[in-house]
Amino acid sequence: PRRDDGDAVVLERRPQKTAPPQMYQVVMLNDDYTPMEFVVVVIQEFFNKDRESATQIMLKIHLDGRGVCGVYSRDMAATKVNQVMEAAHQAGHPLQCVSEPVE
Ligand code: NFA
Repeated sequence: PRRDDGDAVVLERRPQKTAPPQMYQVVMLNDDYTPMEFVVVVIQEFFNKDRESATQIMLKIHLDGRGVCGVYSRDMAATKVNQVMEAAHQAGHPLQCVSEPVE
């Protein structure tokens, strides 16, 4: 900070040049075998949704073929995908989940 001719404090700043980090959406895909209840529980558990929103997201996936469960940094999105895939595999369900850049 420096003072110019008056008393006002002038705050100088370099031009902003770093864009905000790219965000990634975690998209869950429909299949014919994974039980609806399992999908609802997984969405509640890993995406911190209440039962009502989790149910809405599940139905959207069921009807449209896919649905966004959450939007995260690249690392966190990859972690969510791994958690879902691991839980589905453990339970013997073919549920699939991917992450993709937003926009
Ligand atoms: N389509 C599945 C069924 O009818 C339910 C489902 C919803 C699966 C969302 C995967 C994702 N049992």
